[in-house]
Amino acid sequence: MKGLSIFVVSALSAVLAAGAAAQSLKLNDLGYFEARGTNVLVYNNLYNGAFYDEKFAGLEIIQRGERLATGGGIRLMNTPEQWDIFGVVSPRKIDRAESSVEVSLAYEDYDFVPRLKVLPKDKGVLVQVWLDKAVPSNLVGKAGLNLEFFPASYFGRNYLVDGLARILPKSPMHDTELHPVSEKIPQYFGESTFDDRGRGDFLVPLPMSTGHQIVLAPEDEALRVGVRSEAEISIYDGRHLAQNGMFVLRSLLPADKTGMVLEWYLEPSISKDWIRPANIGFSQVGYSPAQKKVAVAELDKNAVPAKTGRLLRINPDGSRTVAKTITADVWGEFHHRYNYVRLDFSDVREPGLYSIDYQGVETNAFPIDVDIYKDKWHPTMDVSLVVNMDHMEVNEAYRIWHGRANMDDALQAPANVRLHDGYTQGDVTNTKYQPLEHIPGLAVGGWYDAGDFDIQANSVLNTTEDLAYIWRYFRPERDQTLIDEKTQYADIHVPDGIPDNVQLIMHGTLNINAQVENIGFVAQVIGQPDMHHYHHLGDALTLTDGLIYDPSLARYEVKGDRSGTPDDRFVFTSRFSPSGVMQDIVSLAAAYPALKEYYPEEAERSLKNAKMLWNKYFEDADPARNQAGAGRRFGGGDPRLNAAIELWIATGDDRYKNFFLPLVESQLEQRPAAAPVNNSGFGDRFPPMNLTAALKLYPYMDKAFQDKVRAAVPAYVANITRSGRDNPYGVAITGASWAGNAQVISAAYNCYRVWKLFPDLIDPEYVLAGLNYLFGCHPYNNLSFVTSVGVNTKKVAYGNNRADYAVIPGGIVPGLLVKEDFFENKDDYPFHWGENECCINTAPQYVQLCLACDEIVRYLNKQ
Ligand SMILES: [Ca+2]
Ligand SMILES: [Ca+2]
Ligand SMILES: [Ca+2]
Repeated sequence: MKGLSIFVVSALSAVLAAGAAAQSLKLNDLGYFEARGTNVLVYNNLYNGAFYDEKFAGLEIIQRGERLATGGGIRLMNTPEQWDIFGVVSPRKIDRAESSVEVSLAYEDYDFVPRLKVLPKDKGVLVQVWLDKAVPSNLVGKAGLNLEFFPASYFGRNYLVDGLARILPKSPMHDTELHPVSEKIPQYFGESTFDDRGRGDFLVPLPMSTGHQIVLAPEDEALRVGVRSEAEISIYDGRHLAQNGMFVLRSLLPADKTGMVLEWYLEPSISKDWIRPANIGFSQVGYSPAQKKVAVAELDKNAVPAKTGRLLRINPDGSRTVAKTITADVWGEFHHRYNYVRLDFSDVREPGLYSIDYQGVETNAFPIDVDIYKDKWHPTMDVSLVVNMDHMEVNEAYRIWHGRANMDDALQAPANVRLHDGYTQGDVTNTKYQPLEHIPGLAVGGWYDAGDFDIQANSVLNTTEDLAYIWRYFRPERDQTLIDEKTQYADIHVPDGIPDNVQLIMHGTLNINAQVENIGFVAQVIGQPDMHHYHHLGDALTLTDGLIYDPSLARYEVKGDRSGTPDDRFVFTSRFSPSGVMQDIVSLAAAYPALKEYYPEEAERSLKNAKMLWNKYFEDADPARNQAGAGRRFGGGDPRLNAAIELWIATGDDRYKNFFLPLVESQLEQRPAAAPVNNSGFGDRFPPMNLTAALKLYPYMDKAFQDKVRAAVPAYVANITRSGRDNPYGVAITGASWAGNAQVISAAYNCYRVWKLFPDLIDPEYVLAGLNYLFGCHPYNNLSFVTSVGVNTKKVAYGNNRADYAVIPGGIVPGLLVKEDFFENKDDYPFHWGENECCINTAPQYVQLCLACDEIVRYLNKQ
């Protein structure tokens, strides 16, 4: 469609009248509306139960391959936030005869069950709201039909409202007003995202514009979406309330009406001949000469795959020479939406600068070079793992990333409170502290796990453990960071004479030891006491006042080092279990050998605490005694096994060996037949425990033991290499609500652990495939999923910088979300945690994998 004639206001009644015009959008087999270049989904995606509105549910529009709109449905506020309530969605009712999709959205607390019905009409769809009972009086003026658009998709574009031109703002710049809190629709669990400083009001954004026809980006065919109605439609900017807010189109439902009470004609832009340009996936860090080099082209289903592509060598004068004509190997369709073609140029080994030319697309240039993996972990070790440190001021050149935060850590969480990140405190505290009593000694070490500013047990324990393994297996002596734990100051790119790897391990043990000594164990989370603090964005230094809470003072009153402002973090302690403590032992004991050379006191302290916990909880952690007690990290078996192994490696004390050896040997003899299937998303992270332990022990044990391990390896290899065969990329692509990059990393690293000991039993390309995928050989786009690593990399992703539309270098995003028939990893909207939140415990795993790949290509290049 060219031009805007369809939107001439005088045609409104004609359009809304029942017409015989051909309908462009067809209801497809997957139950959504489809036309060339455009999809309209109706609750194909549902709200996430754990984190509420993740901007991935309701009526949604995918246009030219990009999801532009989401959240379409009946909502109770102008610009809903993540914790605002939504209706419980009924199963979708698909009427093939009418080509309609219908759901009901139940707000049971309000006895309000509107129905949303969508059916094709002309070049768009009708979106109808049906009511069996009139809108309840307390929802009149609140219940409305909303549709949300991702703001960043529309930066630099305009909109028309009843023909008048307006600019879509890059940042919120319109008006809000305060209403008394008595009018507010309560959020889930009675949360409050707005801190009214005790005034008893809440914030309501006012419309940017109101009319009967609003067209977003009429000037841009790929982005143009129009809505018209006999009812008034307003456009709002949700970013007045929350940085992840959306542009919202909204019409209020009328009072005292039943039947079809509201109708929109929604017209996306369809393109009869649109073909998505090929997405040529390849490694943005390039390739080492001897490794396999296979690019994967993702093609529109309407494209006819070219028979050949070309590898171009780029000369110093900018000219291109054809290095190889590549025969395209058609792989076929994967995941409904696209076709795939593989382009193998493995035999090109000459170092230099290259690009791939296929299907009318020339990729950006990339190197072939022997050293491509050598430095790719530096941003993660030098920057990501440092910027995410808690309790530290972190400087880089002229910039202070953040100040020394949470120095008022922390208060004993009272019984029966819940935290906003899925944690709850039950009715026992398991500590000697009174509710809200300050627990001393905790303002040291640890990392923000990502997105928010809490210290999660799994994050701090696993990060410390994996950092210890990096030192054990690779011993990187790199020193490019000053880390001073006495003054709690870190300076990036400043050497201080001590390997950064060791200093980072110590940053973990300082927090773990502090928790063990002051709480008694590592608490499930040290987190924010309320929603206002939980959704904090900005420098963590400003999250609390740094003064210990004193309930005898008035709110905001300060006396000495105490204040009456209840902003101190809570220590959640009710999920303690003796078997859970075994992971505390693993991390502390694994850290000991790395620390003892540089920080002997911290090393001894770590080992002493590990032994103390072992002696104290050994009996109670016996799974025969405590069935609830599966280890935090492994899916089953005796949770004490790994703790015993680490204690033995640290001390050489036979009593630990005498404990674990029969367990490991008996499991080895069972063979890994019970290996978990790794497309569960956990199978890679949790390989069969017997072999994980056996591989770790292998170098220390006698030949009889080693022979038994060797005999078990082929079955293990068959298991860990079986994922990825269903797709052209050769790695497991998983993750419907949290994308699977962490699993890709651990699967590849497990392959390395086997190759390191048994190079004749596994193809090392399985290891390299993991990083190739991460670095850009993946669906949707070909950006490197490791921020700042590679030629073209993610522009937005977040650790503790969620609202900045930026990155912290060296972070690894979760990656590609896999929905019913599409993939997504938005690079202009950082707030999808399942796509763009860089978790801290992925960082050391990625570093390990880089070091492993560097070792492998050095080996391959010598063959
Ligand atoms: Ca968290
Ligand atoms: Ca250093
Ligand atoms: Ca405080």
